[in-house]
Amino acid sequence: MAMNLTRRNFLKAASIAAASVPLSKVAAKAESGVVKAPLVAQGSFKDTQTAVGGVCEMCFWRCQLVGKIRDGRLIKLEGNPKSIDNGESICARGNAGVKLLYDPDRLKYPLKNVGKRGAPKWQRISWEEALDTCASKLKAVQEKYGSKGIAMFPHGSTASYPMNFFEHTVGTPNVSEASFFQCRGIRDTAYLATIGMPPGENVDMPNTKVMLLIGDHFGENIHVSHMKRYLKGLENGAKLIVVDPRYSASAAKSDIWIQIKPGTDTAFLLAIMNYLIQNEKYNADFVDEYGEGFDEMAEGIQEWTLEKAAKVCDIQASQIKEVAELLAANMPNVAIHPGRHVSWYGNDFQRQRALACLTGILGAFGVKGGFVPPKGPKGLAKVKWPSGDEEAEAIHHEEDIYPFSPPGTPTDLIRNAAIEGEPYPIKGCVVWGQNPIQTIPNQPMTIKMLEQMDFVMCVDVMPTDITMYADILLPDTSYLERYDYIKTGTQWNFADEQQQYIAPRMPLVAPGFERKESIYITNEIAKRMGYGDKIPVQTQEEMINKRLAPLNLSIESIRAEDGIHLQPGQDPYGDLELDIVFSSEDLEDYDFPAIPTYIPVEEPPAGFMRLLYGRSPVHTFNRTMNNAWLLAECDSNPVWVNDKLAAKLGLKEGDTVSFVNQDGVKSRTNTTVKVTPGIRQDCVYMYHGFGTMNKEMTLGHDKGVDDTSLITKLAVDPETGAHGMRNNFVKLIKVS
Ligand SMILES: Nc1nc2c(c(=O)[nH]1)N[C@H]1C(S)=C(S)[C@@H](COP(=O)(O)OP(=O)(O)OC[C@H]3O[C@@H](n4cnc5c(=O)[nH]c(N)nc54)[C@H](O)[C@@H]3O)O[C@H]1N2
Ligand SMILES: Nc1nc2c(c(=O)[nH]1)N[C@H]1C(S)=C(S)[C@@H](COP(=O)(O)OP(=O)(O)OC[C@H]3O[C@@H](n4cnc5c(=O)[nH]c(N)nc54)[C@H](O)[C@@H]3O)O[C@H]1N2
Ligand code: SF4
Ligand SMILES: [Mo]
Repeated sequence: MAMNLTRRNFLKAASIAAASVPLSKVAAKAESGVVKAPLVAQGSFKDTQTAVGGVCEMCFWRCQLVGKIRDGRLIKLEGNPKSIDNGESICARGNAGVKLLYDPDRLKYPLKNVGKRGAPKWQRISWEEALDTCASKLKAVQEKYGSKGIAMFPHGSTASYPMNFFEHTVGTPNVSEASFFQCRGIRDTAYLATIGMPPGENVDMPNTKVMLLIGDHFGENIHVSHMKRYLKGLENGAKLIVVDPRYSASAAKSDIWIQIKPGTDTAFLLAIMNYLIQNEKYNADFVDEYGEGFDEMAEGIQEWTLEKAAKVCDIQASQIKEVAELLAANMPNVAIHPGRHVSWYGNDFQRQRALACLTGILGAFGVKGGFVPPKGPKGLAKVKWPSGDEEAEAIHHEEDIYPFSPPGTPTDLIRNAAIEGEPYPIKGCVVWGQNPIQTIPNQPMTIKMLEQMDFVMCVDVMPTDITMYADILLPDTSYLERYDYIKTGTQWNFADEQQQYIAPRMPLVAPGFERKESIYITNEIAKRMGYGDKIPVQTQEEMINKRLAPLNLSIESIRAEDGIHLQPGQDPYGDLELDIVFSSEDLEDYDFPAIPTYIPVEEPPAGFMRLLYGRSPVHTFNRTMNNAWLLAECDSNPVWVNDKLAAKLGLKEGDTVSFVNQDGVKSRTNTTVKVTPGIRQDCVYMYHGFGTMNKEMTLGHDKGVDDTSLITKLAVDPETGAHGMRNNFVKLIKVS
């Protein structure tokens, strides 16, 4: 069915799609026929017990865990052998969760800042005082400025309950999730506008013949079951095409590596599509049946000859042809990966549309090896905060901009409003599991925003950059100490005999010190703000049991199943009902290009290189920056510099450098140089998430360079309001 993209419908669809678990009113009955793998009852140590039901959150993939417990202490984490997702595998970060749990620098008690924001002096206070202060300060902001005077920056599973409270019951639209506006929001909305659903990472890599990765750097970006799918595909002989200006871990495994000029991928994709169409090497039957506006697109992209794109992308025309031919020869069993972190250049909605359209002309939807949405368990109940009295439009909707935005408000609009007081003041700030200082581009503006607030509260597990700006800092339980999220999904390998799983997170150990779970914290603040009668649940356990009830499941029943409930699944292939909107009237109505369109990005000024960044395989941004085991693996983020460029700049491998960007902003710390032919001369590259400025992170403090500090310029995506961060340019300054 076609999606009617009026703004309200779009938002509705977007927020439904944004929920991370499939929700349906139809309760799928838990059936017998469940496969039950026996758990390893004992570890190799005497007196070691195995606790089941762990769900990792060292990153947001949420692998299923068991914990080895001795004398009440967690000594080791392993993949839950019953898992049909990650299985017994976990990554380095997953393993190192033990060191987060017992990190001596972790937040232990509620703290009050008796110093300054940014230069805090902490005083330990009681929960009573902390909660009273948070509630009275937020209430005061609400009374003076209205609910929209409160902004919230959430991320992670403990943030969803308070986010729902602030958005829905308190009624502020000023909520900004990093995972949308700085990460994957554009992907989800571009696919929603093209195929009516967000794509997840749902390509059938194990069974594909060709994988096309645009910038995805698997092996550095690590999500265990996703990696398993990717590696299985390679093992099964799939051809790998990697498009990346850098010789990434994926490029190193590729059959074809396209060392593209940064920011030009859409031109590359348009030329592939044009070539396939001109040479009648596309899936015409599929396009006829499911396509909308194909002829308009075909006509509109005719200018994109191989030669023209080759020039724009600074690659060989023959390479584009080779890629197009390989895709055509193997269609429809090709995996065009939708990517994940896609907020790059402010022209990203167009690139994501092009990826969806390319998948369409190859007929690669719902088929083996193509784009295959998993059919996960349905029927979990929703538990939500009820609506409050206030309901304000988000700033961008009032101003009629960014009609294709993901749910929430673009961060820069919240920040600008707070700083300017226009269209209205924003004076209360709740940060819950996000580190806006390192996550959102333009730190000086973020700091300005924080400084003008009447009140800032943070709920975190560690002292990080953002917690330095809190007035009240509250210690959350870690993912190893709490019930919360229900992870659901299907077998990792898209096997014919599909199964589904339901794995609620259960604590592996009891919470230490005075750490409290987010439902307690939220409810206590809610009561004190006068919303006591609206509280939907009292504890995380109650929440999970309520959600599981329609399926006749409970925490106890699933614990008895070794922490994971399995049930028969559905054939993943076929019966995919979608229309592929090649040319979109809805987009045209808003004066955006109806067909995927290449929009050039700013070139580096003379003497500057474009700053690119990505993932360290053993860190998750700043959130692992104080982890002793992970720092032992990697404690800095050397900057990749092309070998010829290095020679011109007089730089050698291992030299120490600092940075200055196009706006004259200097890096606070230094890093070393990695000289390599594996990166273009017009850009440099480093891992994101290093160089934290909080000295309370006694191990991670000042290790490496904070890439975000150099990202002062935003390239805002006009359709979605998301932040492109790769339009910043640096010079290297040799220190030694
Ligand atoms: N320059 C630059 N910016 C980026 C990116 C980039 O590559 N480069 N990547 C973007 C992407 S893809 C993403 S997803 C975002 C991620 O952005 P964030 O979500 O802000 O990233 P983290 O560094 O993980 O910060 C999360 C915060 O949550 C805290 N935390 C960890 N566990 C818990 C918990 O159990 N409870 C609570 N309350 N807090 C917890 C951590 O200590 C940390 O302070 O950043 C985006 N921003
Ligand atoms: N180990 C580990 N794994 C993680 C995370 C983590 O922190 N640590 N974070 C998780 C999260 S939240 C996310 S969103 C994902 C992000 O992982 P991905 O979605 O794979 O992230 P990208 O930003 O696409 O990847 C960065 C790559 O893009 C390349 N690149 C830069 N500019 C361009 C360009 O113009 N064109 C092309 N084609 N390539 C370009 C860079 O050289 C680099 O190799 O990773 C997830 N996995
Ligand atoms: S990929 Fe690694 S860090 Fe992420 S959830 Fe899985 S084990 Fe944890
Ligand atoms: Mo992300």
